[in-house]
Amino acid sequence: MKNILLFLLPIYFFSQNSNTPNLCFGDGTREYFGKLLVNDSEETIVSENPSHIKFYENKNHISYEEDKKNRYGAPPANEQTFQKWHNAYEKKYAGFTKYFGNSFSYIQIQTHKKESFALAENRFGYWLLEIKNNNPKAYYIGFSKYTHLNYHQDQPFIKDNILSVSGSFVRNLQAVRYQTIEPVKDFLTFEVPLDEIRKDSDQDGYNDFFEHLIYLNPYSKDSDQDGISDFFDTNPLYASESNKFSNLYEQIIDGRSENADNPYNFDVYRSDCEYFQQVNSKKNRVLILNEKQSYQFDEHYRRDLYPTIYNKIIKDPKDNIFRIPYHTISSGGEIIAVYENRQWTITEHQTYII
Ligand SMILES: [Ca+2]
Ligand SMILES: [Ca+2]
Ligand SMILES: [Ca+2]
Repeated sequence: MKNILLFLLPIYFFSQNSNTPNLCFGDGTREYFGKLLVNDSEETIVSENPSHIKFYENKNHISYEEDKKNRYGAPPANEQTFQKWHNAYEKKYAGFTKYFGNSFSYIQIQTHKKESFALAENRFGYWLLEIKNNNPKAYYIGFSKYTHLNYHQDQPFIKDNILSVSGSFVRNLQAVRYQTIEPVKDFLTFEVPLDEIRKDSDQDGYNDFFEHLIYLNPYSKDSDQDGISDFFDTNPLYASESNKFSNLYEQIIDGRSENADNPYNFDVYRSDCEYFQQVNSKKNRVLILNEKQSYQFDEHYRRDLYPTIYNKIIKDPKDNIFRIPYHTISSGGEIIAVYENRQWTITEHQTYII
């Protein structure tokens, strides 16, 4: 049985009017719904483990709580010990940051003669990084959102072409802002064959597990058929078009972050509006999920992927003024967009902070 724990985040959205197929404009009718965060049972959590990942118990590992305590060096944690830990961390992973910049935070490293591996994570989850003959590769491993890998790995994590890591199954009791994680099953070894992790069927630079995660086509180098390969496409799910409203959205989202050069990080948005989906993002990598995909993300992936939502555009009685309510993981408000002389002028009014 699932117990309903709390309301995750109140979200305003506009009611769908079935007579109007256009998914970009609304009349401003507001509806209110709370999203439920459920307290998943151990059984559910264990069954969510993907089939390519084996796990078994090993009491030699440390527990989730023990691992958490030691994350930033041995206690007591203070500024001095943290600085020491940080300096050692930077030195240890310099060979990886040289190639990957700040795309990842690192968990552990293993070096052979001409090959180095690192276990790393970013907002999408856990990755295996590999540098061989100065050629860097990053592979998404595809753990469930209930998996925590220990920062303290007691064994070499690559052995006989198998990734073998220690960790726990955990559940997240609170999702937004302040995460409260509790262990559900400790002392686990997880094993994944390297061949499966490395599999990049279309050879576009993203492994199959990552393409599945972000709704790209693992069998096509160019999922949206716009001539730009997935790995280099700043909006890989949709071909871009330039028109009045796609230009508006471009102006709204461009510059929110500058991650166009980072193929492993995306700003995630939820929108069914085709003008939004057509944006040609210049400064950011964007992943625009439709509503269905976005809910799947919520269900199956990590909570901090909560997308930024721009609601339907409200036309003001004045012809050239448009309003767009928005909601991010931490705040919300309204964009006021004025169209004059073929130019958009945008002002953002933040009305709440979570
Ligand atoms: Ca690929
Ligand atoms: Ca692809
Ligand atoms: Ca493309």
